[in-house]
Amino acid sequence: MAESRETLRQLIRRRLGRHPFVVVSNREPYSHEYRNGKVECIRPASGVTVAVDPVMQASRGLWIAHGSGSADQAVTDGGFVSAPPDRPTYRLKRVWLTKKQEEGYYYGFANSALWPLCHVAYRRPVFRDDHWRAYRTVNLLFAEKVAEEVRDQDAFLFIQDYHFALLPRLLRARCPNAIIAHFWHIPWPNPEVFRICPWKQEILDGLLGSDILGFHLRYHCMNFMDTVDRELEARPDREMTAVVYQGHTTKIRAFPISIDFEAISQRAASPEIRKLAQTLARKYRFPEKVILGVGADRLDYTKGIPERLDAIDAFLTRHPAYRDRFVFFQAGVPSRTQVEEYRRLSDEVEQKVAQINWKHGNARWQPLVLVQEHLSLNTLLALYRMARFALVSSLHDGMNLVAKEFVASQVDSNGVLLLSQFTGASRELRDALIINPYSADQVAEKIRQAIEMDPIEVRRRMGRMRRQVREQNVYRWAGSVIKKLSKLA
Ligand code: GDG
Repeated sequence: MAESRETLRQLIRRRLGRHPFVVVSNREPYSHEYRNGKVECIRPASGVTVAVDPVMQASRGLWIAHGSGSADQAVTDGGFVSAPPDRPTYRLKRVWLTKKQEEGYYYGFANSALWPLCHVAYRRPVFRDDHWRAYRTVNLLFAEKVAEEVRDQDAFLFIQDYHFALLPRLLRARCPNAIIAHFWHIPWPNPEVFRICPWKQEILDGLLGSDILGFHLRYHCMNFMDTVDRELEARPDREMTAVVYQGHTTKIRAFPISIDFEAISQRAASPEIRKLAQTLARKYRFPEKVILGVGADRLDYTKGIPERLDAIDAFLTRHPAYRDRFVFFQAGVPSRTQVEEYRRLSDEVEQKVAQINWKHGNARWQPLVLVQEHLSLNTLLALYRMARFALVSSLHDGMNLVAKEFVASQVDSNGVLLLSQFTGASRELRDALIINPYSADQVAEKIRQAIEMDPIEVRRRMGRMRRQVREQNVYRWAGSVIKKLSKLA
């Protein structure tokens, strides 16, 4: 039987009992924004919060995150709000950062140094002392905010991602009875890549304050162990996949993350989504009997969006017979727009779309639709349901949840997933058409293959992937982490 929210709830009750369960992340699962003079509650487009929110709903614990929404302070009561807004099951504690802190810690060290350092996407990391200082300050601030809630209780602390590499060590000193897990949602590079970081030892030291350190793939665990071996006076134990450092053992484990398959699948099957699909087809003037491809990502250079557009250009050049019926819809939600690299990407994508539409389009038809805004989950699901294929072309990705969401939305099993070999998801979803995004011509051929694939073969492949994602859902991911944590109690 597949794990569900209910089985996870029971597991948490059995294994963690009444001990507090606290999640820490940079991004909050729900943010409040002023829009047209009103306060709206938004679910940010972030793989981390999308995955952890259902787990939190099952655990009924406390989530501590940066309060980044423009109306967050206005709706917060003593620093806390209940979440989710429509069916509250847990508490969210918001931590306020100054603009300067956010600039140095989030846009600076986290996203201009660690993000490019950990993704092999050929972008040079930017290392600046002031960014590093802000990163340390904010990690320290979060440590204090967590400690205020936990003190010396027997709590389980579950820290998320590369924004908080220093937090495990800081919390070990402040919450002596807590068991600490840290999950690194992005790849861990090999030691050759990591060694250029000026604060590599501090980062490793911080992470090794955890009892458990999780990655999506065993490959990332091995890279981490090799890095420790190279950089610290520590003892990596490859058989046990653990590191002994300053007398403390950190277990290094792979926990491939996933999605709430049933929730997405059920929502995608609803009549509301079918109706919305018709509305969208009219709104975006899709041709009759459209052959629709979809891409949905944060606008991030690791997602390979310009590469994807080049492949579509190559496809239309090689296969002009598909003109007039083929449309590719790219949803690109703006992300990290304070970082110059991201602004450049947004311009590049816009220009490429205009060029390709000019080159191949005509008065009645344009092959590309680009929407650079945050779309509702329903809109994404309606597009997925209409799509003949989804194109996930990351140059490097921890897991990539969009690929799994597309699979969950294929309730009639009639779509094809094209998936980059450089995503964690490609290790699991072997029935996808695996692509190398660095070769536009190869991807163009895979697009043709996807469109021309025999419908029986399409159903067979998608059916297998659906069974797989249903089984390996986010509750199983959280369950494996919690089982490991509770063994240490
Ligand atoms: C990091 C790692 C790892 C996207 N656009 C919209 C929207 N989204 C949602 C998607 C999906 C999520 O955002 C993106 O998740 P990914 O996993 O694809 O990517 P990252 O945000 O880079 O996540 C990644 C993940 O953490 C989890 O560990 O897999 O490797 O980089 O859920 O659907 N959602 C809405 N509107 C949009 O326009 N509502």
